[in-house]
Amino acid sequence: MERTFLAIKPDGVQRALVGEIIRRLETKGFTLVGLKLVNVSRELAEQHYGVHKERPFFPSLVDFITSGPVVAMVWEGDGVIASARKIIGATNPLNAEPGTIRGDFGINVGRNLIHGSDAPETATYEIGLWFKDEELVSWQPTITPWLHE
Ligand code: IDP
Repeated sequence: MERTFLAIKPDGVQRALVGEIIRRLETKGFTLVGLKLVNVSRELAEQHYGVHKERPFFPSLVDFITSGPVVAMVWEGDGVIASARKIIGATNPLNAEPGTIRGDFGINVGRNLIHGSDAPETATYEIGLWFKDEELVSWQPTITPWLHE
């Protein structure tokens, strides 16, 4: 079963959107298999955003992601990587469609509320970076027959 890494950034936590964001993924039908509140170290932030190291916004991105608690999550389900990206919306909240998390709650690319892995390889990398194996819980929701033929 496919898994993805999602993180509610410090702005999402400060703006009391944790419940709203989790609700959107839960009611879609995806399964939460990992969840924790994290004070992100600079080392973890730099590893997580390593691909953007040379970008001008990298220092402020690292400052921001380490500025307050982050809700780190792993979600499971068929097609969850691409579907979660759609639920999240475009990187710049001003371009994100209404109905998406960023489209409904954000106005600035540096305060876009949530991270979601963009591909299977990055999902595997990010899950391994943020979670130990024993922190992930494999379980079978009883509603499964009502979500799948
Ligand atoms: P994504 O989060 O939608 O996958 P990426 O292009 O991977 O977007 O960028 C990672 C994060 O870097 C974004 O979510 C955003 O917080 C930040 N970011 C991207 N582009 C800019 C920018 O032009 N200015 C400031 N921050 C940016």
